[in-house]
Amino acid sequence: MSILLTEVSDELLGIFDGAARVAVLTGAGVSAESGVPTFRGGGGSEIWTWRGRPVTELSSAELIATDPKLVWEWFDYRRALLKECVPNEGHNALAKWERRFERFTLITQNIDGLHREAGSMNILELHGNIWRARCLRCASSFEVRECPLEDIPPRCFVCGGASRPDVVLFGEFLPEGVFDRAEEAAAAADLFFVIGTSAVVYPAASLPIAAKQAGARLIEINPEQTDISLMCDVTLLGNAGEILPQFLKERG
Ligand code: BV8
Ligand code: ZN
Repeated sequence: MSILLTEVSDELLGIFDGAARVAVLTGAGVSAESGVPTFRGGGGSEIWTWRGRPVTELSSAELIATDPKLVWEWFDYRRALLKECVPNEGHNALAKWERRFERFTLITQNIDGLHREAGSMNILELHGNIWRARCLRCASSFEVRECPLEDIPPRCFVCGGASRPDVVLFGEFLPEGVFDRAEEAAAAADLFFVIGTSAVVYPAASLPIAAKQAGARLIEINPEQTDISLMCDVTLLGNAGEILPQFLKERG
């Protein structure tokens, strides 16, 4: 049964200080305090819709096959939302955590790039990055920062071919090797954090389960309990931007 806390206890600080191999899985919630909309606006109910279509349809393999222009317009809309967003204290704390452990792996479902902007280095972007495009002809992946996009689709730097957003859509496999490395980090972890995710999208949601089965302690940070809470050793009920810095506080 998971212990519910609203702030980091001394016992938890002891566990944190004693850990050697740490892995973290983040979701949209870690970017909420930066003004990035989450998919399920909290309360677990409505899924995000745009032009009357749910995100699972807009970000789907089916739609990019039938209407790639609409998919680009959807991501250009998201890019405009993100353009003003900067990392928050949650992102910043995780960047500092990286240097505290023998081994630290940051696994994110977020495509907003805010972890990297906060200075995190060892990041596995499971679902790609909204600021990158991938060529449909030569598969080159390249950064596209202009917002709004001048050309839809943006043209490939290498061969001039048409490109698509370099993100993983529903019904598409994750990038080669990235999930394997995430699974490996989860299985090797002695401490695994699940931060700001409703843990309903697979295969990302299988990582905390794999870590637990491999013997890791599981710590969740979320203002609400989720599908994964029962499996966690501790659930810290609060916002990532307020809870994560507490792990860095001066020791007594
Ligand atoms: C695949 C990029 C093989 C695009 C994304 C097994 C069972 C059931 C279904 C499946 C299954 N296996 C595969 C599926 C299908 C599907 C899936 O999981 N569907 C779900 C909806 C059931 N998975 C796939 O399609 C995956 N591919 O399996 O390929 C295959 C191939 C062919 C045919 C079949 C299978 C690909 C999944 C990746 C899709 N791309 N993103 C884009 O961004 O548009 S997923 C996207 O949604 C995000 O990346 C993320 O993963 C997910 C959203 O979840 P969260 O990030 O957790 O956000 P959410 O809003 O839900 O929750 C936020 C949480 O934060 C809340 O709990 C809230 O309380 C909390 N919070 C709020 N504020 C704060 C906070 N926490 C802390 N601090 C705060 N301040
Ligand atoms: Zn190309």
